[in-house]
Amino acid sequence: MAKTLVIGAGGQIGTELVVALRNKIGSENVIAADVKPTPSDLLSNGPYIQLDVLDREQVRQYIINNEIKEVYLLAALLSATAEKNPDFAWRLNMEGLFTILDLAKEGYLKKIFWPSSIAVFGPTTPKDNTPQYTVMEPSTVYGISKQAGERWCEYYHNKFGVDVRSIRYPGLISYTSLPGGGTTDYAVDIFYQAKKHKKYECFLAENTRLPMMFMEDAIRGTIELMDAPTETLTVRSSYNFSGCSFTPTEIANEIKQLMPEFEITYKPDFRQEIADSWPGSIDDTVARKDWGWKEKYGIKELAQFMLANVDIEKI
Ligand code: AKB
Repeated sequence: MAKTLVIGAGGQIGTELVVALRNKIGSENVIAADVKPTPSDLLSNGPYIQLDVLDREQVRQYIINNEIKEVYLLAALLSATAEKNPDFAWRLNMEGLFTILDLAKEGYLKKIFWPSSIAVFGPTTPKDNTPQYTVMEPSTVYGISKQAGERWCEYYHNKFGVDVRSIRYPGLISYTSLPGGGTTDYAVDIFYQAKKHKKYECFLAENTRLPMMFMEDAIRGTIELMDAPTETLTVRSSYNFSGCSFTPTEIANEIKQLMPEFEITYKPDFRQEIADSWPGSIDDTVARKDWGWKEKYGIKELAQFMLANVDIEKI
């Protein structure tokens, strides 16, 4: 069995992806890698390596010496954190990608997954049902890095035949591991605060509509894209990918149905401007047609699962 490496395995997507991949192809075949020295409990049932994605030689030697054939490159700085540290965000989000794309170009890797985001869109993009192909003028450091990354992925595929696959993730909602540094993080935080304090002060305004998705859907979609036959894939930049779409008020109303005493207040901060530059909903017709994508969770199911499962000891 060819070995798979997940870089950035300690993050919100990485943790659940490693668990799902290990269930699918065996724990010993999925190596979790992160810059942290030791794995979280959830990752401790299989191989783990401390790896700095910015150390090109370390990453190259590990992949070549261990005959890794598939890489999921998840290490990145998200939108809100990236605005505070633009130079580092650009380096982190781009340099690791080139290291991995080059290894695939040289024939060491057979397949790569690299995550993009709805942040590739900007204030001039049509906001509702944003199409796969449209105006893209991202106004955040994170969005610029993701758009540049998409261009490079497509370039390496067209010029060198690199089998790179990508998804434009919306805000991801999960209870297993916490998100860090994103603009959509409120939609996770709200459940912890609801359970702990029965109230939440939201850093986005009440009617800010953003595309969102329950993590189980996101992980399933990612694995389905990676399993899809090459010839069915028509997009080598990154696929639009939609779950559901809601505003802070709408998710608060779902929580209130389950917890009538819950109260939400609004105090928008610098993240409001980022959110205002992003689409409210996404048209993912191409993903549905090319690899059969279909979400399972809507806002109601997502709210029920989150409230039932968030563990307030984690915050
Ligand atoms: C963020 O908010 O930065 C991320 C994203 C939408 O890519 N969750």
